[in-house]
Amino acid sequence: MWGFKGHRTTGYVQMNVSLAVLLLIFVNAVLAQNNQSETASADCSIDVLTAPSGNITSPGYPESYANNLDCVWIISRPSDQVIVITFHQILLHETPSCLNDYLEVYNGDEKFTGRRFCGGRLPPNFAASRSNVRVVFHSDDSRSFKGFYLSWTSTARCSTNQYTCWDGECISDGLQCDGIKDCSDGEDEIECVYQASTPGQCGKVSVAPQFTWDPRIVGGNAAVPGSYVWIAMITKNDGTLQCSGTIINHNTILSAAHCFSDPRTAPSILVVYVGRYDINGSQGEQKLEIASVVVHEDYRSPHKGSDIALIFLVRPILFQSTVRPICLPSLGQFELIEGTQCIAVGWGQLEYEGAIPDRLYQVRLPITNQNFCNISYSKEDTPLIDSQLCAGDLTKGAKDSCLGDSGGPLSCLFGDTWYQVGVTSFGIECAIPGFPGVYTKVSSFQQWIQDTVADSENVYKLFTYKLATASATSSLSCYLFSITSF
Ligand SMILES: [Ca+2]
Ligand SMILES: [Ca+2]
Repeated sequence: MWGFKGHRTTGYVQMNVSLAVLLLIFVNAVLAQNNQSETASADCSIDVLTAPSGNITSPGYPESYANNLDCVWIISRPSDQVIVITFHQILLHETPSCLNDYLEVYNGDEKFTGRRFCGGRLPPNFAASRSNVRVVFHSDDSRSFKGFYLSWTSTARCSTNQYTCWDGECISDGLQCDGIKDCSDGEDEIECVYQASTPGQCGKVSVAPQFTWDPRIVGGNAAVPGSYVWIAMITKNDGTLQCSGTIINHNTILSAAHCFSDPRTAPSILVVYVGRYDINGSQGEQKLEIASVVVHEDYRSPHKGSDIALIFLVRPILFQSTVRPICLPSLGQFELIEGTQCIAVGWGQLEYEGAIPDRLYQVRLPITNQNFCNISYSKEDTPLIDSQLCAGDLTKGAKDSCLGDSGGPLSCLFGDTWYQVGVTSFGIECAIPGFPGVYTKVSSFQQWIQDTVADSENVYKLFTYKLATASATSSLSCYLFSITSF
């Protein structure tokens, strides 16, 4: 037990923090110099933790915490180190705005996510941009629960002439965007410009995607405008978000079948926007009327597969630098290697039952082990099939997988070209450990897409709308990013 214990404090502890910190950091730096791992004190006092890694729990964890606690822990590391926080459990009295019992985490002076945590939903893991992280726990005078458990590790920060890979590895700046994968997941080639030689060339971007360093470990953050040129927003006539889709040619949008399985959302009340970034509209966007929607004939419900649909537009899309198609892979063209970092984008919820962002958001998602994912979903009586794939963090949860819209793309960079490998289909809530998001595997439907697009001339004439007849019911509690409810 290496945590230095300050005086017992209640009520006024936060006012005294900054003065106490300086002294405590110094004392602890001496105490913990050779210490590899550290466990925060079990009672409730100011603890300054300086070891490279360790755990913090609510007092008495895993037994219930006491009433009337005000605890502060400060993780302090040298400025050349990055503190990485992982949340393992949180079970606090849940009240609106977390007024009664709560956990707050500060990255330097900035409150992480801007809000308090309570209830049972895990906060997202994160890497701190500051050299100290403050953890604040408060309980009121009634009702206590199990509490919380988090851990931290620290890794070396990259120097100024280096590029930081998403796993914290440092490579030379010159190796970014040189056409060769140098980071283990290849992400040094992701934040790069790939110029199109013709306006309609697929999979090219004139504006590089950018992931600021801090949320890289967490995932989602606002996309740079114009860095996902193939994204399409599907809205109802009244402007409300229905689903996302992707431009695959001059008059076709690829999306998910379940976006169109509710008879109340007939194509006649839907509109497609391309070139949009702000959820309420962007300058230069194109508004496109829908001629027809073809839902895959085998579609019954998302977890049974074939959750794929094509939208044919009345007028062709005008391709420009910010509006272009994405490439589609054919079966067997690319091997989806476990751990490969791919990207999902959308205007969907930032967390399960959470708020919808005002702009297009992006999230990095590693391709997950298909067998492991299948075992997880089989336990829920929804075994996966070959034409589905999983992406997201398998073990840590609270990470990444609640972002985007149904029907939106999971896209991966192969060489110098972006391909859409998945269509966002479903998941269990969002970011639940062991349950990555499930995507319709685009390559399995290459022939169907080709044939349906070839038939589109006839489809145009008929203005037909095929509706999957079976009602979609399932035990799953949340269709990832689904705006329509089943
Ligand atoms: Ca309480
Ligand atoms: Ca490289």
